[in-house]
Amino acid sequence: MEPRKFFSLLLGVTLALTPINGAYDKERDALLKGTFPQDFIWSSATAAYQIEGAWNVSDKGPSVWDTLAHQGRVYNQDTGDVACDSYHKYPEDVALMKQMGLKYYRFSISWPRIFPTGEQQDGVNQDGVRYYNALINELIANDIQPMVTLFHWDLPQVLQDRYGGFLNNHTTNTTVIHDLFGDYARFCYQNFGDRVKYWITFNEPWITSWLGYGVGNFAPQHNEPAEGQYKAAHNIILSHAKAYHIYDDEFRAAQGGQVGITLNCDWGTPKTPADADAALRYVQFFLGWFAHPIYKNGDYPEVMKTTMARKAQEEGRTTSRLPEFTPEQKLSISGTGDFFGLNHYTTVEVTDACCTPIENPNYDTDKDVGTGHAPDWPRAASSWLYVVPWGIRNLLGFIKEEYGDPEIYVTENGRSDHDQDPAIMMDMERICYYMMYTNEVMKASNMDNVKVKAYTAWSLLDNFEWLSGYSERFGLHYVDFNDPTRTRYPKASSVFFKQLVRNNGYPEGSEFTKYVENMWYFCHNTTEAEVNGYTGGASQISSLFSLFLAIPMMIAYSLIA
Ligand code: GBH
Repeated sequence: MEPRKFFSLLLGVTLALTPINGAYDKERDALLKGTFPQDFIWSSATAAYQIEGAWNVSDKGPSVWDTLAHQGRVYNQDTGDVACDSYHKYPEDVALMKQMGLKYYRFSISWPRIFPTGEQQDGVNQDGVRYYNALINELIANDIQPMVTLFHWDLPQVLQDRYGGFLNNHTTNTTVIHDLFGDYARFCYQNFGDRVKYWITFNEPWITSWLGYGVGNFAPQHNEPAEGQYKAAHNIILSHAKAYHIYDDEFRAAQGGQVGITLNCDWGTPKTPADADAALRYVQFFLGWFAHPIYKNGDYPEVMKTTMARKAQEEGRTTSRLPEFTPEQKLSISGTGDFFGLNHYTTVEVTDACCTPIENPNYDTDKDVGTGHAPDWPRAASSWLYVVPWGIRNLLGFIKEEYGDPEIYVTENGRSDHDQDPAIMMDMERICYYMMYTNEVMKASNMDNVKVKAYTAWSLLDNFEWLSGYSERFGLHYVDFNDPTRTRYPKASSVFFKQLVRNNGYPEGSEFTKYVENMWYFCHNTTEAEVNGYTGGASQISSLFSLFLAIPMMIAYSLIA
C-alpha cells in the first residue's frame, strides 16, 4: 500500500476510535470549505523585547521592560536579556519562515535600540540601525515582506523618567511625547521605508494604557487606575495621529506604503439576552476607546463619554476622568488608519452590572459589566485564553459594521502551551486552534464579506511572554531557553500552518482539506474532553495523541508536503 494511503487509513481508524460527545454547535462550528482571496497575506509575528535579547549591546538604551524584568518582577525572575537571541540569530528565523512558505513577517523595532534615550538629539545607535537593515534585507532576499510595528511596549526608560512617558502633559499643548514618537517614526520611515510598506504605529495601546499606566503590573508600572489609562490612551492616540501624518506628508508619495495601528479586543458575548447592551458597552470601552477616534470620527465612543460623565457626577468631580480632544485634534485623528490591525485571542461572557457607584473607580468598574466564561469553553496555558473560535467571526463582523468596512489585518492570533517536560512538540491543540480560528476568519471573509486581508500567527517562536516569562509558549517553533545556542525546533503546528498557507484555506478536494475534515470534530471534541475531566488538560491530551494521532499525522503531512 502506498505510504500516504496507509497513514491516512491509520488516521481514520484512530479518529473512528476517538469518543466524540458532540457538544459543539454543529451548524455554527461546521467546517467551511473554500479558499481565501488570492492576494491574502499569511504571516507570523514577534516583538523586539520578546525575542531579540542583546538588551545592552552597543549603545542600546534600557526600555521600561528591561527595568521591570531586572527588578525581578517576572515569573521565575525571567528576563528578556537573551530571549531567543534573535539579534544574532535572525537569519535562522528568516529561514524558518521561508521553510513554512510565509511571504510576510511582522516584527517590531525597539525604540531604545535606535535612539538610546528615545530622543534623536541625544544620539543614534548605528548598530541598531544596522541590525534592522540586515534583518529587512535578509527578509527581502528571501521574498518575505516586512510588516513593522514601531512600538510594542518597550518605551525607552529615559522617556519615562524625563517626561512620565505617555502620561506627559496629556491635555496641554506642550506635550513632548507626541513629537518624540513622531521623530522616531520619521527616522524609521527614512531609514527603512524604501523596503517596508506596512507600518503599525502601536501594538495594543489598550495594554500600555491600562496595564502599564492604570493597573501598573506591566511596564512602566504606574499605578493610577482611576485616570492613568485615560491619560496614556489620549497621548497614544495623538502620537499615532502624528506618526500617521508624518508618513502622509513626507513619505507616502515616494514610498507608497500603508500605516495603521494594531488594536486588541476580546469579543464580548452577552450571557443572557438582557446583557446585550452591556456586551456592546464592553466592546466599545475595549476596542472603541481607540478605534472610534481613529477609524470613525476623531472622538471617543458616545457610550464611553456619557458613562464617564455620569460617573464624574456621582464621584463629585467637575470634569470627566476621560479627557477631551480639541476640535483640531479630532480632525487630525479621524481617518488615520490605512488598514485596521486586529489582535484577537479570546472571548468573554458579559453580564450587566449597571450602575453601582464605587469608592475607588477604575477602568474595569467604569464599564459597569461583569465578565466570565461559559463552563464549556476550554482554556489554553494562559489563564485568560479561552478557546472560542466563533468569537473572531463576530468581532470581525462588528468591525465591518461599526467602522465603515475597513480592510482588516489580523496581526495576531494564537494559543499557548505550558512549558513542561517533555516538551509539547506534537502540539495538537495549537493545530486545532489555528484550524478552527482561521476557518472562522474565512467565514467572515467569504460568507460575511468582511474585508480581511491578512492573518498573522502569534508567534513564530516561543518567546518571552511578558509577566509570565518563558512559562507560556505560543510558538510554531520550540526554543530551548536553557540551551545557550537557543536552537529552534519546528512543532507539528508549523507543518500544519505551512499546509494551510500553501492551500490558502480549505479548498474542496485537496489532501489537506481531507485531513482537516478528519480532524474537525476531534478538534472540537478535544477541547470538550479537557473540560470534561481530563484534569491533566493540555499535557495529558497532547501526550495521548502524540502516540496515537500526531506521529502518523506528521509523517502523512511530510509525505504530502
Ligand atoms: C498579545 O497580547 C501581545 O501583543 C503579545 O506580545 C503577547 O505575547 C501575546 O498577545 C500573548 O499574550 O493577566 O494581567 O498578566 C494579547 C493581550 C496581554 C492579554 C497580556 C493577556 C495578560 C494580562 N494579552 N494579558 S495579566
